[in-house]
Amino acid sequence: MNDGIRCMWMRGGTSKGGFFLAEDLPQDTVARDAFLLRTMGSPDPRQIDGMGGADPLTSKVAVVSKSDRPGVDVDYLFLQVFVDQAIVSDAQNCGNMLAGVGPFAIERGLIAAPGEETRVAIYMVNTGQIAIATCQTPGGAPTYAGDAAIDGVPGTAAPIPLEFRDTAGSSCGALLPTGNAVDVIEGVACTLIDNGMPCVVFKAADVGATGYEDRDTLDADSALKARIEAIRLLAGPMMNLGDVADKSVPKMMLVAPPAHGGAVTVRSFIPHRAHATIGVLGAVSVATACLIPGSPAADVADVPESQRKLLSVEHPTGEMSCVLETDDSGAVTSAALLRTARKLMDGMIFA
Ligand code: NQM
Repeated sequence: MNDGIRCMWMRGGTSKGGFFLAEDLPQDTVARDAFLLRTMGSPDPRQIDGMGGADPLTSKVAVVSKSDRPGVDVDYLFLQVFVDQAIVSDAQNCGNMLAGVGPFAIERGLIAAPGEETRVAIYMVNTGQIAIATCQTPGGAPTYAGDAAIDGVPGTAAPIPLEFRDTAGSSCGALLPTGNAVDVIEGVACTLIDNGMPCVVFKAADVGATGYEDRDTLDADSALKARIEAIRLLAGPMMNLGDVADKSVPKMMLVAPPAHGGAVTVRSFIPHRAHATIGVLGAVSVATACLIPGSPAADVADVPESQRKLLSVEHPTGEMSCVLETDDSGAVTSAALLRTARKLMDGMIFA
């Protein structure tokens, strides 16, 4: 790859990574993954020989192409490049990197942006579902400047509302892949749930945590991490995910009562490092768990009565507001969240 490959580096939500046109990458998956490992500098805990930020949240890739699906503008494949293992995984989606997909597609000319705002329909290849991103495009080009603030990112930027429909069972085949609101694993009551992201949701108190720890405290607690990993390895096959030893799903969600007037407090492991905030689809899945009667999340959560529910999910550095629409049976039919994105660099990657 001495000639380099065209790439835009972007922050999407509280994540950061490389955005590529599918046509620019090697078409052979083995060659593509080798290139992406070299791009990030993996495997190496410091990723010193690459662009990765030595953190799963900054070692991410979006592969984008024009879609030929009816009513869809672009296809988005998310790839997680592991930091300290030579693994590139498509086993999960990423709702944070998703925030950069609309602006990137417009920048690369995949879609036109004739109005002040451009609605981009994005097919999420990892899970076979569609998200709608609304991008600010004054004068026909994306703008990244604006007044929207999201916790975990300093300053403000242009708002990019994201809307998800039909995310239930995205990777596990059903919202509750075991059919149960509660499964007891290693003595801990868990909800195994997938509303866009496979998650295991349990009370922080049941694994000896409070749920209010900061990221560094959680990351330093190797006994807690070993206990959580033991639960995860058993939960994976129960969620139709097979052996998850080398996969970044399911995510592990420790819940506790809200501390700042929100709906619920969450500390998440993704799956081996604690998250600095919370994943987008991870938050949607936890918020959905809060609505399931008898679940550990429902037990600690404070949920509004209305059919359209605003749930503020508290995380280590603030909160993420999820708007859930429910039907008459109380089932979640759509979820919406606010994200922002920023173009950081456009150029060639040599790997
Ligand atoms: O859940 C991290 C992130 C994510 C994923 C992770 C995400 C989502 O915060 O949709 O955004 O859970 O690995 O970028």
